[in-house]
Amino acid sequence: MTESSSKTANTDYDVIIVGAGFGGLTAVHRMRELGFSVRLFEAGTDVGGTWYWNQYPGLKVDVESVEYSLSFSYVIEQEWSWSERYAGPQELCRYANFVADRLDLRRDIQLDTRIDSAEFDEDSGIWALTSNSGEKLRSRFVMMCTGMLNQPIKPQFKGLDSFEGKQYHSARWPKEGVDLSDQRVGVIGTGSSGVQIISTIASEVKHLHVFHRTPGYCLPLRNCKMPEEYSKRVKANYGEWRAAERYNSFGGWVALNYQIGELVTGSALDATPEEQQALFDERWKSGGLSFYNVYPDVYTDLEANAVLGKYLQAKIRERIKDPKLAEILTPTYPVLTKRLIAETNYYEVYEQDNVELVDLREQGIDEITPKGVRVGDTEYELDCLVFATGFDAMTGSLKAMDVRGRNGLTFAEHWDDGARTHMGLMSAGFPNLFIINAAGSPAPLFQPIILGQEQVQWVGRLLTQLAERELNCIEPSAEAEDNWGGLCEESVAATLFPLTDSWYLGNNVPGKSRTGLAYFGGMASYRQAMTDAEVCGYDGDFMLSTLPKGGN
Ligand code: N01
Repeated sequence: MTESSSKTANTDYDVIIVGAGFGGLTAVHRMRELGFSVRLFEAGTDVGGTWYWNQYPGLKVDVESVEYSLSFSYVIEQEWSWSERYAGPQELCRYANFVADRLDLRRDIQLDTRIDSAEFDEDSGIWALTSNSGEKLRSRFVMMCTGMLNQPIKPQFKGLDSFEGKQYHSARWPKEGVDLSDQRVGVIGTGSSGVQIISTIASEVKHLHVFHRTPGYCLPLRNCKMPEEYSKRVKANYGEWRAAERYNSFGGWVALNYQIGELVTGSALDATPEEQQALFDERWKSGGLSFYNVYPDVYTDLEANAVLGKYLQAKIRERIKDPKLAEILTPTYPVLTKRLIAETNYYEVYEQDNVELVDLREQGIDEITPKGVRVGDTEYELDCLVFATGFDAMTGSLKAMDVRGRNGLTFAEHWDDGARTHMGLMSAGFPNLFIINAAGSPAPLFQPIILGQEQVQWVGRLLTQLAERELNCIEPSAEAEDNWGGLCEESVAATLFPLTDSWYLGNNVPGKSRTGLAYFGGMASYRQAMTDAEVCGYDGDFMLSTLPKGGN
């Protein structure tokens, strides 16, 4: 780093990173490699990010473990071996710990420390951060690696606090576990979290009521012990495979059917019924979310989408004996416009005598009572209530934090009408603050672990360039944010996603604007936008300066 960089300006660190998930761990390593002084703060007592916080029963990552892993270190890639095709949170946290130890990251990580506030000083161009223990810290740059699905939400049902039993949220499950045997349990929500919880606890609890509103496309995960041959093949081909993920695929993932780098091209409508069937059967057999890699026009064309939709609807119906239940549980919205749900024996659970589905399609939950949940005239008595009701995705973490940019502007204010960012990496009025894997980026579609690394690398190159040019302050213009917001809107309008309510569009949170929430243009065009910004030296869309004026 040069003299103009942050170290000379009375800071504790060049870069402060918030959050010890995979984005944060990558950031510590990269910033250190580039010669910056760095400190990462994590509210949890261990590294692992989303896998530290989400430890509900039955959780398995829905992306293949070999793919859901960091690619920036050859040593890490080669030395770590996954035990299962889809790892659970404990193994994912062990992996995060392995990364932290193997790369000697721990000396720059402070656990059990929540950053409560961050304030930008316009004169010095320095961020002042305060932790929950009152520790005060100053840095030139801040990287918010706080995750896209981190802020849990609970619908504000009437009487919520009157319930006399225990309440849990899927995203804050007690690490020591919960004994649910002999309990009458109610689960609200049947997204990825709810479905995995339901499938796992059904055999354990006395009685399970599933409060069910919208059926999802639930597909068998087909988890298994990691086949050794597959693991070896992946390790030998990681480079080629990662390149395909980054450069060619829409969503940043390609490892499917134990094959590497085979992306489907061409229209579903040009394929013969036999070809469609053969491809879909192969995906079905493979399991997991392999249906993300099918004909690309399933994302953009209703007719093409219906080809896959009908196939999966039939597969779901086949698994449910009771026709009434089959009708309730079979989704009808365009497939893939909400995230696919990876499960194990989910539909079969409804055959158990102790499991009852409460259909909320016509009549929602009226209130939570001291004894349970009331829907219309029926009160369901419960000992325990599980909220698997999701997250304030993409924007929730930063809106909840007291982050103040220029003129005391907070994210809650700046993002009130939508997520205003440039490329999902920075926001106007928040100089030198970088956002990883969240608002304005393609996070919902992409494999977050791939995207986060790309973004961290981009920030690293940017900070290096700033130092070389003897600059120390950068922020995007309001116009650049407008343009990016417009691109986000154009990109989503070209797809089928707006046809369905989902957290992708923010409409799982009452009143939340979807503007600029995410970019739906695909991995290749997102990477191109990042490259274009670099190639022109960040001029145009970004404002660059040296603070304080005239040097430190
Ligand atoms: O949350 P969700 P999630 N009354 O928003 C229901 C990732 N993830 O935590 O669809 C009744 O998907 C709501 O109903 P509806 C993954 O990306 C990954 O399950 O709005 N019900 C829905 O059923 C995933 O997509 C993994 O009609 C209400 C549920 O709550 C994302 O996280 C595991 C309600 C919320 O589903 C979020 O998943 C877990 C109300 N008032 C999560 N309000 C893996 O890798 C909400 N609901 C495996």
